[in-house]
Amino acid sequence: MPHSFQTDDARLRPIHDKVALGERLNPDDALALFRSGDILAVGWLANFVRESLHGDKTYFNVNRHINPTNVCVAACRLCAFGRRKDAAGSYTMALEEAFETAASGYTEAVTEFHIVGGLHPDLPFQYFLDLVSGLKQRFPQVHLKAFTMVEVAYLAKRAKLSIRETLEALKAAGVDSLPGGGAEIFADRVRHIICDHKIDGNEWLDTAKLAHQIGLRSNATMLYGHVENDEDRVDHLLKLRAVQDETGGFQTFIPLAFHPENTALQHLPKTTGMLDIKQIAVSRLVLDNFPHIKAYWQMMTSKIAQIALRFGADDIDGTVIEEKIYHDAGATTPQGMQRQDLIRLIREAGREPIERDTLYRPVTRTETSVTVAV
Ligand code: V47
Repeated sequence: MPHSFQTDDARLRPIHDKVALGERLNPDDALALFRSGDILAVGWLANFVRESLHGDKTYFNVNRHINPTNVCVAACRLCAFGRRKDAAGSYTMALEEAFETAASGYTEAVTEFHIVGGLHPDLPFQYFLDLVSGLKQRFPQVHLKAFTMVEVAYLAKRAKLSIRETLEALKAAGVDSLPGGGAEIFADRVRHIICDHKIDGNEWLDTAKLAHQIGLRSNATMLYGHVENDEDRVDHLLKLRAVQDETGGFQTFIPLAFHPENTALQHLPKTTGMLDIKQIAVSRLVLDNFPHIKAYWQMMTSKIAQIALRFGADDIDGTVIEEKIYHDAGATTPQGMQRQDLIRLIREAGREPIERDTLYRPVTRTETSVTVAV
């Protein structure tokens, strides 16, 4: 480890020594990191781990979001996207409409569709199976990262299937992996306030385990910057780390900053840059068994995401195209970005851009073709 680590925060010294030796951090270490004002020292440690794992490599992909419906029975206080079925602004795509959306508005060949939506009380399970198989048939080269643990659990309940059967049916229809959404904060006290009617934290974790067991990789998220405290965030990270020890099925951790606008919690202030950056750094240090930490530019703004690439993050997400969940909650970032813009952000951070597919295999492009190294 280079000797340039400096801090006046005595609590960070033993953490530095553990990081240098590759030792696992404990809950008190994680709390000390969250409570330290020395963001440069915390960032130095996170960057050390990030560079040990990935050097300068910084991953991005060319993806498109598809949100088939915003109709949702959950009415989470954190959310500005979901609507009751008969409310103004509610929508549900017919299958053909979803296929057209998948194909539309973009010239660069996408390698991933990120598909998530509301918990619709009437759409049959078959709609989702047909959506997935129809997309696979039309876009066989595109990876389908579809349905959060929360959606999977709801589909299982409605179809009267077990979670495993539901996951197996989705996989057979063409789902390739699962996104990380819906995790929010696992602590019951917080979940009761921000997303009372969602599955609880243990159900989210159990669904992730089952997905991993049947060979589907997934991501994991954490929604921060609302009514949670430092202990809740540490608890969330440690629960994810424990599942990852068991299954190894998580690819990327994505901390998501709460956007209060148009939600039932809009009286809360937005997160600050300090917390956004610290959250990335602490995640990198605590989640020692997660290969990747993503600075989701749509959520952090491309400016903070770029800085995060030197504070522990090795991934900046993708071109996204048509983000809805954050924009309904007041995000002012563009709804998508060109591949070249992402490359520029990464290069200007002094990092090496690597286009990846969803499973982190390098993607090579020529004028006429897109190849994924296997
Ligand atoms: O689960 C909803 C969050 C998530 C708000 O897996 C909000 O690669 C902030 O999970 N303010 C969906 N956050 C997004 C998500 C995601 C994004 C990018 C990449 C991946 C991945 C996953 O957005 C929800 C919820 O936690 N969310 N409303 C809000 N007002």
